[in-house]
Amino acid sequence: MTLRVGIIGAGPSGMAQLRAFESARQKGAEIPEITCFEKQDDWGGQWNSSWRIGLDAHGEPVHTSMYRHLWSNGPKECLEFSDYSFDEHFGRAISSFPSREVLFDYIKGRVEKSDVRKYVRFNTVARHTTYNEETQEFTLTVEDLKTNLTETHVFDKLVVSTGHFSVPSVPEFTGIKSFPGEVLHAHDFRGAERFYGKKLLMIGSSYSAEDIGMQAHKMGAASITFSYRSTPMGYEWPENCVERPLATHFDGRTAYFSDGTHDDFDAVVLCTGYQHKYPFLPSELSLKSANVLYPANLYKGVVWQQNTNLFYLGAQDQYYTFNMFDAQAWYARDVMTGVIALPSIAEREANIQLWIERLAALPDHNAEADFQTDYLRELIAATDYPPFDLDAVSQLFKDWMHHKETDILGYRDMLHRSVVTGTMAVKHHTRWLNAMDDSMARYLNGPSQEVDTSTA
Ligand code: FAD
Ligand code: NA7
Repeated sequence: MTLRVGIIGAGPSGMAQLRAFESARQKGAEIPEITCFEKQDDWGGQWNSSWRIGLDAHGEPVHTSMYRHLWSNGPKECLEFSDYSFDEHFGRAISSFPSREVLFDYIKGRVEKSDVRKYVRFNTVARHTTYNEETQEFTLTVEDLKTNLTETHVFDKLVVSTGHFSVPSVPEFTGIKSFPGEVLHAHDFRGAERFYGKKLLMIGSSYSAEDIGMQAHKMGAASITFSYRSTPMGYEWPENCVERPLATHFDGRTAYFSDGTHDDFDAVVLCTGYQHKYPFLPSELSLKSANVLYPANLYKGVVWQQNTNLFYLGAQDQYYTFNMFDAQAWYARDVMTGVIALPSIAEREANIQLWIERLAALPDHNAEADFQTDYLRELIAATDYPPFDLDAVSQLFKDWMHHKETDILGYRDMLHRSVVTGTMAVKHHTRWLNAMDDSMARYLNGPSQEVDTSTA
């Protein structure tokens, strides 16, 4: 009987899994029967942005955490697919830090060229999973959100690619419920325009705090205070920004910090990260992890230890993104189809522990980039995913981090070279700080398109 593969989620990871099978099919392999379930009406995951917050039109939690004016926060050269370059997609060189819509177009471009959309059931949410040890089959219950009808599907292999930056972690702070201004989590942030002239408090010291803070600066916030739990970000911030240790409590619109200082604020943005949440899985199959570079219990970061018919893609914290999801999807594909034989559970556990020990000893962000590079190296070596110069990408990450240290408002104006095509990025027509239109049309065609010639 043909192998039956279920994929939950058609974001970049799920799309990578579809592409991995398609690539094998194009090379003459027989591929399994594939069904992918996606609760939204389009693929792209986080990149398929929405103005909505809270619940979507079907009453499901809104998935995306992305927002207006979101520009790539790392060089596009670090995430480029090695089998589908930016040059191939856009037909010319572009800048290193495109806006969301541009990257969304790029990831769609690759799968649209192959006939894989037919595998995806859109507007269909995974609700419940059981696994039968005897038959070694998963029974997945899904709901068609348009008809509200539930159905069950039986699979031999199940791929979980639902992402882990969608369900917010929201800590409690004494007095915050009486804060008279706006309090929101980064997941519900959709644009910083309304923070013009406001005093903002950002809690958290990672990507979301940094980017939403700089968005607010760009849109004219009066001041931005970053409150960190462990370590300050330490960038050379614009003059209206300051870092404080953790907020201890609130009294009215005043926030008090653990260094004894306090200040008044108009709005609070909780940039306190996200939870791994898989409500459609029983607890014994559900990954429990913080946002780390090597979650426990996944061999090669992909294969569930106690049930090797279950796969997770994109479950780790991410330096690499699209190309890492590819490397994982190619690996998962080859395990599913028996091209790769897995070692014993004890050997797998020993391998996982090696990575986790190495992770615990990493001294800095540069070492983290090398760590994830080595992880990709191992995965790519195991499959026919087109190899690329991983050391060069690791260096790109280091250059990028250095640029951020020297110019947090200007790093997106820097140029990097593709390791896939050798193409050097071109300078964008507008500096990031001045770019107030993030549409793909403006990105590709430049400010000259704005000129109204109708009266000329
Ligand atoms: P997701 O993109 O989260 O996709 C998961 C998919 O699963 C979604 O389509 C969702 O609808 C679907 N799904 C979820 N639950 C169910 C269910 N029960 N049933 C059916 N379908 C379901 N990466 C970069 O490379 N560059 C960036 O600049 C960048 N910026 C980011 C900014 C923000 C604010 C966030 C949150 C992330 C950012 N990322 C960035 C990382 C981003 O998460 C990855 O690029 C990528 O989207 C992860 O892909 P994924 O497929 O693993 O998960
Ligand atoms: P991250 O990278 O997981 O960071 C979460 C941040 O939130 C981090 O600084 C945490 O501090 C902080 N945090 C978590 N819990 C608390 C509490 N209780 N109090 C104070 N601070 C807390 O999430 P991001 O949203 O920044 O980034 C996720 C993705 O979105 C990423 O891929 C980006 O590309 C966009 P810690 O350092 O752990 O002390």
